[in-house]
Amino acid sequence: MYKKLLFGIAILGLLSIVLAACSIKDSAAAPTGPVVHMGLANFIQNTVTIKKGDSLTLIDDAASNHIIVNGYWDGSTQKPEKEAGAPTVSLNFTGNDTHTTAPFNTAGTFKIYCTIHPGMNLTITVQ
Ligand SMILES: [Cu+2]
Repeated sequence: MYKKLLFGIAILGLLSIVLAACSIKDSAAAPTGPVVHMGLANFIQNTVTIKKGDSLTLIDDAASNHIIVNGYWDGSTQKPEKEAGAPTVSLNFTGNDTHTTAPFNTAGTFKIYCTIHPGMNLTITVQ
């Protein structure tokens, strides 16, 4: 009788530990703000609209390096530049990883690009 009760309590304890571990993992894996994915040599979308105060999470879905900074590609020429009100973006991806920018606190249009892959531009509209 007591053995059955103890066994039941032990199972309940184990279950709650497993469930707690799962919920912690889920909350860490899912960014709450806007997200843009990256492939081998491109942003999956060229533009994204976010709200003032949002940070932008970039997810590298490929086994590919990306170095993402302020500015843009003009043809095959890099144009590093930071618009007034833009946060400094300098993110190093080594493949299948995720990084988040500082918040965009000013409304406007901002550009970031990858220094490795010509034409890999992303325009961020903050409203
Ligand atoms: Cu890249």
